Amino acid sequence: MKTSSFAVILAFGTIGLLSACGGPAEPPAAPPPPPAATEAPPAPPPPPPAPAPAVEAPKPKAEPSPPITVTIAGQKGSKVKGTATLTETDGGVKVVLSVEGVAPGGDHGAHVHEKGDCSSPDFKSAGGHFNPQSNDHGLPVTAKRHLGDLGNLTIGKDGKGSLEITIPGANLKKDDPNSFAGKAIIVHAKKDDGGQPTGNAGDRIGCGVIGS
Ligand SMILES: [Cu+2]
Repeated sequence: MKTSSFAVILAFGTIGLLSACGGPAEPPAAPPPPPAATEAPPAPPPPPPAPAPAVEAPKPKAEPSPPITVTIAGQKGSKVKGTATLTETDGGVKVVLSVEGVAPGGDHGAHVHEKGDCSSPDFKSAGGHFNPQSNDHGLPVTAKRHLGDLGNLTIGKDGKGSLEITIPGANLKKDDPNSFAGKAIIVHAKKDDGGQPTGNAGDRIGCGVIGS
């Protein structure tokens, strides 16, 4: 009897314990059903091959402005006349100036002046030297000078002379601050000695508008 009593006590004790704990734990939830077998979507196409490293395309070079031919005329009653051809180059504007009908011998200053106006009898209507950088006047041996400083023409015994010079920094573009287009070429009565402010070159014996 002793053993049976112990079993009864044990049984009741277990029941009491289970009641106190709220009953046995719920069984774990069933695992979710496996997804329905569906056909796998087609693999995306492989990405295109990476482009080759970009090679910088050379910048298209601005088209040079067309050359300008200038007719130089002398003052009323003078035999002075001439031609200038201005060409835009990589190094600036190349000016080829030829005159004739000038008193034989001697040098004559030539400049680009700031106004394309040869209408006054003394050509003063062409204004002063074209000098957009506000430099001092100078001969071509001086790099820093008026942009319009072309140097001197030497006139031969036949009354003809010419000069050829390329002016760095100048161009023939429309409305550019360093453009010779719309200005004037002046040939002077005397040599440009490089003195200030404009070379002491005297009267204006020839004038031509650049670009008209
Ligand atoms: Cu001048």
